[in-house]
Amino acid sequence: MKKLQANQAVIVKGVAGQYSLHRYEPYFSGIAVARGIFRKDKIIPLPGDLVEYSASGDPDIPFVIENILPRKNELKRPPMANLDILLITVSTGLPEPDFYLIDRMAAYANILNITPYILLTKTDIDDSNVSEILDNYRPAGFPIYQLGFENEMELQRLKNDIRGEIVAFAGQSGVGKSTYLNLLFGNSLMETGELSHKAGRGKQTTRHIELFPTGISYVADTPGFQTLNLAETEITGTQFAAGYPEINRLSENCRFNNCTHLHEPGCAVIEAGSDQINPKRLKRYQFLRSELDSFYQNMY
Ligand SMILES: Nc1nc2c(ncn2[C@@H]2O[C@H](COP(=O)(O)OP(=O)(O)OP(=O)(O)O)[C@@H](O)[C@H]2O)c(=O)[nH]1
Ligand SMILES: [Mg+2]
Ligand SMILES: [Zn+2]
Repeated sequence: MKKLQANQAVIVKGVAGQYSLHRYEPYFSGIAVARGIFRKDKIIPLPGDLVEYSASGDPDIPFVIENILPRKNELKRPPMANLDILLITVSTGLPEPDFYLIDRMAAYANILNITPYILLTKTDIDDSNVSEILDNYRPAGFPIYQLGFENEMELQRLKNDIRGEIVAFAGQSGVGKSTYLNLLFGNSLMETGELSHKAGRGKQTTRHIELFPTGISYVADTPGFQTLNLAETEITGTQFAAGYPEINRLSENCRFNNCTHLHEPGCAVIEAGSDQINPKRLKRYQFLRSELDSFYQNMY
């Protein structure tokens, strides 16, 4: 995240046209409305936006958003901007990992210039899927954290690696997103009264996105990534392939420039060894790619 100046802040929440602004250094927190010009231009300020603000003169809503700084990225669902890191949370036990979901989320993140981290949870009670997950995602080069209730070192490593970034948890229900949000930031969440009771609840009841200022980062709990329909995001087959770091690397040696890595002769991805791309992950890529390509073909 960029360093903010004295008239700049992050939108951490937006409800009914009122925006909560926050800045760590120098500390600032306040409620703002957006300038009318945004509505006219159909620009909707989003959580994660870096904005410039000024005083409004209205004691109820003391600030006005004057300007939105250029966005690094923009997500439609969940609606948020400038996400730096997606914490793809996967349980090693129950619920069983959904590898297709992990693949789709990781590719989507990469395409939007968001770094995917893989968070393995519940390693303290069940490690049956750990090696399978490592085999699948190590060749991709994704940072992987093995978290369990007795693994304080890994938690500290993760905390350190998200410092200063805008971060969102994603993953199936019950994998531990809220649990680890609390474990990572327990102390600082407790300091902010409004946040503590909310983060303590197991289920999120509201649908809007909220970024929690955790003292070192901005973190969203469960931003509606439980499912992710690639066709809905309007990502093309070629873009999708580019969301796989190991395919990107290997495809330089494919015979054809526009290789889909589905069936072509001389495809370096298909011919690669299992240490370069996991064979099961490649199979899933081929399934998802075919599905996506035929979705677009059937549209016309
Ligand atoms: N033993 C153990 N239990 C865990 C771990 N992580 C989460 N749990 C438990 O798993 C259950 C579900 O955790 P939550 O944090 O509520 O899961 P969630 O991902 O937020 O789920 P949704 O809000 O429904 O999307 C809780 O009972 C947690 O205590 C872990 O690393 N080890
Ligand atoms: Mg939760
Ligand atoms: Zn190829």
